Amino acid sequence: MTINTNAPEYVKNQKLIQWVADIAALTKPDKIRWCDGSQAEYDEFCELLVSAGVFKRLNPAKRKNAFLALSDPDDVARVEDRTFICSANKDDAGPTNNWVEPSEMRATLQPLFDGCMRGRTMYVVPFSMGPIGSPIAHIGVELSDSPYVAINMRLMTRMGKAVIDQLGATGEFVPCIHTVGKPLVAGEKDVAWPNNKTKYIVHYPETREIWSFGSGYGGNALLGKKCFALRIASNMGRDQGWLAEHMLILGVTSPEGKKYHIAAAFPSACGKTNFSMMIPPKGFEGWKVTTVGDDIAWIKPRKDSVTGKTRLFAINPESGYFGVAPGTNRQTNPNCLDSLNQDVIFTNVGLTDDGDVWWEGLTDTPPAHLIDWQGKDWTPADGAAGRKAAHPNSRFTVAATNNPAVDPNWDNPEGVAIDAFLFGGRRSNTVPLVSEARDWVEGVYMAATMGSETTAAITGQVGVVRRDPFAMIAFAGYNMSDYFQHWLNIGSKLAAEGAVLPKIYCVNWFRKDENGRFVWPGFGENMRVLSWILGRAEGTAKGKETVFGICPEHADMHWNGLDYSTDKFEKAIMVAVDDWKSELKLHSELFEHLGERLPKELIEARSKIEKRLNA
Ligand code: SAT
Ligand code: MN
Repeated sequence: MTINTNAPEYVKNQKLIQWVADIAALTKPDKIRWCDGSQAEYDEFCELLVSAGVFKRLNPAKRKNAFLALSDPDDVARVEDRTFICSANKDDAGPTNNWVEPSEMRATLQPLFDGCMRGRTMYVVPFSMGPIGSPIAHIGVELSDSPYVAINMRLMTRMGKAVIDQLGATGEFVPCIHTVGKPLVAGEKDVAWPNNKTKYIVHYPETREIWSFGSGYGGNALLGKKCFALRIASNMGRDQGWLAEHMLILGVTSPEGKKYHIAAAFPSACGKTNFSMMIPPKGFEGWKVTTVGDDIAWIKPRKDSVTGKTRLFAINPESGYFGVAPGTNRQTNPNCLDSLNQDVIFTNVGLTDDGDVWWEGLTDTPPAHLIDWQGKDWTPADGAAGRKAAHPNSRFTVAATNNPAVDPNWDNPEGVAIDAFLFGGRRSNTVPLVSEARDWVEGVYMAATMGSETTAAITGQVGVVRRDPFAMIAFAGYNMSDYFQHWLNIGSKLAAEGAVLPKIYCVNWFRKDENGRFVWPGFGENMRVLSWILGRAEGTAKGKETVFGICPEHADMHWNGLDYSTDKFEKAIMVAVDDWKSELKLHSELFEHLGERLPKELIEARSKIEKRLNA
């Protein structure tokens, strides 16, 4: 049977048309809708979602053109245990990924996808990760039966006809297939946000395909984000000599007008969005921080046209923010709050009686009554009893252009040259506020051995320390040891070419004292750490050698505007020998877990730390 895909006449790519026909033949949707990415289309889908009961339009006097979606209560976060890297060889997925042999996985998925879109519309969503036509960007096409996915993709990526035009007749794209996994049977009532007990988030790295079944949630369903931009792209980067990283990118401009760019990796829900939109504190008058990206960086080496030296240039492959709502407020992230006044999709936050949204931490005093994220009545008494108004992983989706602090180069196809890499976890002890790697290999060691206490962004237990190398434990789409090797190779290759490589830092905003209180104020005050790092780049800031890199002393930091004693600073910066002896055992456990392919440079780096500890 030949399927009429209804492709508009501007679609010239026969491979794309054929693939859409093939997937339609398998999934059997009622209709096929090619998304052009226009505002009219966005508005139409929002109305559709309102009439289906998935969306509630917020009070336009409070937030213009903004909507609230409440998901199925069991479909609220990434499902790492249902996420698979199906490489031909098990060892290429490595011990940190779930693996199933590709033909076996295809045989499992075939009957699930057969007819899965019956009664629904299949949306064809062409998207560019990165500015359209950028030498760092790549194109994907997502086929999804969820209009919620289509409009989120319009905010999160460059989506629509312009991408089809860029693709032309022969362009390459990463095929992404998504279904909520519940066909709509005639006569049966549609479920607003169907949640399927059966979930599969599947990647075939060799053929660069993504197949996602049974979840409507962000990271499981917006396939441009973690699935393409990290898991598939990390494979592309390894093969092609570039980096796909779980990093925010920010610009920081000094009062003299000198501009630097920082790329920083933190696990999900550890404040990447806050850091990327930071407002410098009192004492930093004239400094400016601007956002290039808040979650993902694609980084390629290229000769700087000014200096002639090779540098690492980064783009944000996304065009919007899918950020965590709880904890966002006027103090923690004013730029973010100002981004959320209009054209926003909120998912799983509370709905106030006057048609606005609320989440834990938005205001000190909660509203007297609201409808919680599960659609139930909620009062502050419920809050006191531990029932949350907003799910801890509730989210907002908003275009980057809404951000008052968006960097003037955020959409520049050339990218921005990175001056420093930061790696940070959520650690209540052991890891100092900031520490500079003595060289590239030590930096890779710091990033590879990063640990973090788990957050609500993934299903499972919250608050236990797990190793999260490069904040990529859930996102490296191939063997983690090979991924470390790729970082080491990039460093040695570029150094041999005389490239200017960024310095590497380990940071930790989350250390606590003996009473369980945070010792570092965080948020805007993190500017003080940035300022030390920039001072190091300029050769003006001093530091002291420790067993774990070079750390500032109290006198090396800029304290104008903050009363922060040497005692307090000592608690934030301390590298204690006993703590580090225990920590190193955990590094060894990780290395054992990672197995044979672990680069020997990292084992040598550990031996050096051990020697210093025993000296
Ligand atoms: O769940 S998402 O991947 O969309 C966001 C995150 O976990 O960082
Ligand atoms: Mn993330």
